[in-house]
Amino acid sequence: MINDGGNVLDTTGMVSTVDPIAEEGRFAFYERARSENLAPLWRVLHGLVTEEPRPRCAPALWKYDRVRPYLMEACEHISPAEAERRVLVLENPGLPGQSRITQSLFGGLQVILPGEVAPTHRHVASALRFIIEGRDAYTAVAGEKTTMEPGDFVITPSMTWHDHGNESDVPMVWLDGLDMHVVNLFAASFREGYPHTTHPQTRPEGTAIAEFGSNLLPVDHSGKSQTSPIFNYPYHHTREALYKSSRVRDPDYWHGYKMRYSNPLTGDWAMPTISTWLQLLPAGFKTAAYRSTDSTAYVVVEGYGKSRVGNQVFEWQPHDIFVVPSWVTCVHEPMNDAVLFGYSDRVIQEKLDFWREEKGHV
Ligand code: 1HN
Repeated sequence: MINDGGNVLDTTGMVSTVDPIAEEGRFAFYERARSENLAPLWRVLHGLVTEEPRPRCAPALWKYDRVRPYLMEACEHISPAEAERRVLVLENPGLPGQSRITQSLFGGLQVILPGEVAPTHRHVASALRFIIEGRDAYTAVAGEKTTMEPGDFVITPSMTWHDHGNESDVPMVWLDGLDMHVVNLFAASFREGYPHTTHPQTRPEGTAIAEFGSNLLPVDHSGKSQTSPIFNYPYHHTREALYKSSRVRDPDYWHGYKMRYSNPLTGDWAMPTISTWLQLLPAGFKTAAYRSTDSTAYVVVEGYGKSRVGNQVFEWQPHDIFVVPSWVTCVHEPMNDAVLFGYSDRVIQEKLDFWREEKGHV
C-alpha cells in the first residue's frame, strides 16, 4: 500500500500481468530507473485502472447512543475557543487516520454547549450541516444568521465567513460534511481566521429563505452562484414535501420517496461538490437492490429499520449514521415510516461523466 498523502494506491492486489519469474531479472533496472524518478507502468497498471470500483472505504455504522457519550466527554476536555471546531471525526474504518467518512468526503459530529461560540473563519472547502440534536443554536454565514432545528440541512458555501453559537439551554449536535479532500486533491486550499469571534450581521435572519425559498426569485436577480442561495432548508418544509409526494404517487422501487436539495437559481444540486437528499421510506416498503458509484453517508432522521450493505446488515434508529461504499449493493428495509438524509460526491461524478448506477430487478 502506498499512501502519497491522501491518494492511496493499492499495489498489493493483482495489478499486472507480468511474469513474476521474469520480474526478478528486472529489479536492478527498476532500481536504476527509480533513481531518475521513473517507474514501470506495467507493474501497477491494473491497480490504477480497475475493472470495477474498488472502494477503500468500508461499510460502516455509528450507533448514536454509543457516540453521544464521547461527544459529551469531549466537552469536558476542550472548548470550541481552543479547538476552533469541537468535532469528533467519523473515521471510515477502511481509511483510518485520514479524516474521511467516504473516500472523497469528510464527516464529523460537532457539539456546541449552551453559551458557547465557535469562532469565525472561512475556507475554500464547502460544508454542510445536518442537525441531529438540540434546538435554537445558530450558524451565521456571510453576515446572515439562521436558527437551526433537528433535521435542518444548512450550507456553508466556499470561502464564506461562518461562526456558530448556541443560545439555547441544551447541547446542540450536528453532522458536518465537507469536501476538503476534493479541494486538497487539487491543492487548492486556503483558509483564514477572522479577527473577531463573530462576524457582523449584515442581513436580517430569514432574508435568504424570504427571497429564494418559495419558488420565486427577486425579479432582477441575475447571478447564478453554483451554491444555493438558500442556506437553511428547514426540516418542517422538506419533511412535508416528502409526505405530500407520498400521497400523490407510488414509491420508487429503488428509492422510496427521494428528493434532492436543489439550487433554485440553476435547478442543479444545492452544492457544487456534495449531493444531498432526503428520503422517505414508508412503513412496510423494502427498496429493490441498488448500487451506484457515489459512496454515500446516511443519517437516520426518523424511524427504525435495517439496511443490507453488501453482506452486512445494519440495524438503525434515529441519529445513527451509516456508509454505503461505491458499487456495494444496498437494500433498505424500514420497520415504520423512516426518513434518511444522504450525502455523496455524486454531483462531482456527474459533471465528470463518472457516475454510474445499477438498479436490481424488481
Ligand atoms: C469546519 O470549518 C467546521 O466550520 C466543521 O463548523 C468541521 C472539519 C474540518 C475542517 C473544517 C465548521 C470542519 C471544519
